[in-house]
Amino acid sequence: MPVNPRRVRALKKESQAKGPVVYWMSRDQRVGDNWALLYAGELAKKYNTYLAVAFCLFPQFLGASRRQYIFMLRGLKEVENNLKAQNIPFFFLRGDPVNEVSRLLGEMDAGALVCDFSPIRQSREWRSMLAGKNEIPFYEVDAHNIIPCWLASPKQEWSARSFRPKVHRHLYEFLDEFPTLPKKAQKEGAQNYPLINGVIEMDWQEAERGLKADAMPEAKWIVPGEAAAMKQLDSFLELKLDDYERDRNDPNIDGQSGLSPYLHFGQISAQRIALQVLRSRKDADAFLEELIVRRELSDNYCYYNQHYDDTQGFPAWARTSLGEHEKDRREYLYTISELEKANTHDDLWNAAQQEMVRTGKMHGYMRMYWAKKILEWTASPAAAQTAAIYLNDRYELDGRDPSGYTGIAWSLGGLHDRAWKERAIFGKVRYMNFNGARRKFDVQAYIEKWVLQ
Ligand code: FAD
Ligand code: FO1
Repeated sequence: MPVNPRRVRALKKESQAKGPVVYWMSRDQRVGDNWALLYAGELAKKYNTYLAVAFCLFPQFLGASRRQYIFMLRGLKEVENNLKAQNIPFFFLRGDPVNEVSRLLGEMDAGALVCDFSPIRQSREWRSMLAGKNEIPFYEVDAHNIIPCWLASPKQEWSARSFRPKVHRHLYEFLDEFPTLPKKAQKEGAQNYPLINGVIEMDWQEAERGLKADAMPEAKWIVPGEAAAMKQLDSFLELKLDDYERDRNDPNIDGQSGLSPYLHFGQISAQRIALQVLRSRKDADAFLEELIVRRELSDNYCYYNQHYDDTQGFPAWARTSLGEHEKDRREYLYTISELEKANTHDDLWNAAQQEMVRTGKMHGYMRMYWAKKILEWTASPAAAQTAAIYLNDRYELDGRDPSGYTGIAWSLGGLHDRAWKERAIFGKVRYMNFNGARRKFDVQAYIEKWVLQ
């Protein structure tokens, strides 16, 4: 079956030129189950040319540290191998993607360019500049969402409740099985194709040594890459999916899937996860709600609201209510540096911060508590949002992601939520406290694990 053309949109309409089709891989860093790669392969077959893949390493990206770059590079090494096995040349570029990808297209005399989709501001700017700079057809394929973001809804959705029926309506069309990559799209002898500037063997160790990102210990508990992601999925299906609904909110139990780092770097497809989940269990509503509705709602928010990372993005009722409480007295006020060092009076919060700093993945339940306390302990909602985004993007493996900006706006600014009983500082934004957490799980055990050890 060909790729559903509704997953694709033209960023530049030109008639197809003669040269190869290049897929600029960015958000979806995998060879399997990748709609953008499949579409590029289809184009190459149609125009009787070959397919090549390019990745451009940005010197920095939204505060990412060495921890995330290492995770990404090790996944890309597997991408290179998997492409090689299919005779698809892989170009590893470094620097500004607009210049570097354009240069490659020129050097190769490329016939068309394909990219994946991201609602993040920088990614959109690069795509639009690339379209302006190159006179070849340029297509964008949403390889991250099951339902292409621009089709799932034509506007910003106000809640999961308003978005859910739209998702369900589209799933019938888009939750389909992946085809295989067309054979003809592959270049004979591509193993010997120069990566760039005549280099044939990519030196991944050199790439790691050359990273400019801030130092930060690697996340040793998680193995990067497509194969490890599939293994993690299999183990989740076998051992945890049945009890997901019960266990996911207990930070002392490893009851979540652990898939978010892989999803963030596109090392696994959400569509593959959904297909496997549905194959393994009839009723997996709680998990599919998070994986599909909540995750794709985050892309919807960032795509349609340019203020996704500032307080203007909060709904009007929350902005007004938070504004009325901005001058409320704060019992505790912490600087970003004190927060970063987990140096607060609240050991539960310190434990969550430590979990994130040490592992690069804070438990999902604690993320809400963590962000809401930052609102309580900083001078204003804007200061809280700045601190939360800085910490989330710097430490989390899955940070710098629409789900992060959305989760933070949900916690601090009532996004996708309703008004609650009014109280100090929070106004009508939903409140969370230590006693609430204590009713849900063994708070002391969590503190002992992350603070007292
Ligand atoms: P599971 O519970 O196994 O869920 C499976 C998948 O569903 C996740 O990988 C994720 O893709 C999706 N999902 C689950 N919960 C949510 C949610 N609330 N919103 C959107 N998608 C969801 N998620 C990120 O991917 N990156 C972030 O930077 C991020 N920051 C957050 C910050 C705050 C303040 C909050 C409240 C939430 C944040 N989340 C973020 C959402 C959620 O907490 C994580 O996706 C989840 O904890 C990841 O662990 P998991 O893959 O084991 O989750
Ligand atoms: N994508 C790239 O194409 N090149 C990069 O160098 C790069 C670095 C990077 C670092 C951290 C991170 O979290 C993501 C990174 N991405 C990179 C992926 C990508 O651009 C983003 O995941 C999406 O745009 C977010 O939606």
